[in-house]
Amino acid sequence: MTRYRLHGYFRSSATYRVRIALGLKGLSWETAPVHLVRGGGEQHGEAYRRLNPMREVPALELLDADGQTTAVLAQSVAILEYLDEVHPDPPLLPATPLLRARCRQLVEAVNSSIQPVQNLRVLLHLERALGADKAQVHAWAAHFIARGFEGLEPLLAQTAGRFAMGDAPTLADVVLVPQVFNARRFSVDLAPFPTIARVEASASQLDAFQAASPERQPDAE
Ligand SMILES: N[C@@H](CCC(=O)N[C@@H](CS)C(=O)NCC(=O)O)C(=O)O
Repeated sequence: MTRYRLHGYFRSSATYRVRIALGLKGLSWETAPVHLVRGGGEQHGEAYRRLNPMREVPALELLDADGQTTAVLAQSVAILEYLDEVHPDPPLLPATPLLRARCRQLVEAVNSSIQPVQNLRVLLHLERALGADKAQVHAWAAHFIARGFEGLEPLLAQTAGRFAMGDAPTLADVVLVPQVFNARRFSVDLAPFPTIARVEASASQLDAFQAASPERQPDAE
């Protein structure tokens, strides 16, 4: 049986996604904290760069029964899809090609269009290289999250039931809930996005989502 060691940071939304999926699959894992801020960021250290040369979390280490590393995976969506293939019960993608494509469309709206422009290194670059102050950096992140949610809201309204894709949780919920966490961090008003807020509220009632929340992690500050 493969064991999992998740290298991540409590507040990282990409790490949060993987914690939710592991929980939905009923899997246990070991946490290996990577502090993204302390000492300039442990993601830049040599040891972590050997795991993920992209210098970002999460990285999921696969270990055999003797504790030997058999593989290291990065990119949270690749990790989510891997977990869904290896542990198919419960499935986190819908049953038909069209619905799976719609689900991945929602996932990529967050993963490719919204999250990257409010990532830590982008915000630090605005501050350090371009001279933005903290309020301007905060406003930048809030602007791009709200801009993304304006598109996500009508897309989600087409597919949502209790969850993002009907009445069972999928990868779309796994990715949406951490992005809403980020929206709150950057003071985005959720009132114009009632479907996003409703889906987030129902997913957040599930144990796997609650257990994965940043404040419940061993490295939470
Ligand atoms: N596309 C990547 C994004 C990973 C990512 O952006 N991680 C952030 C935390 S959520 C990070 O490690 N940032 C470190 C930095 O910007 O220096 C994934 O889904 O895994």
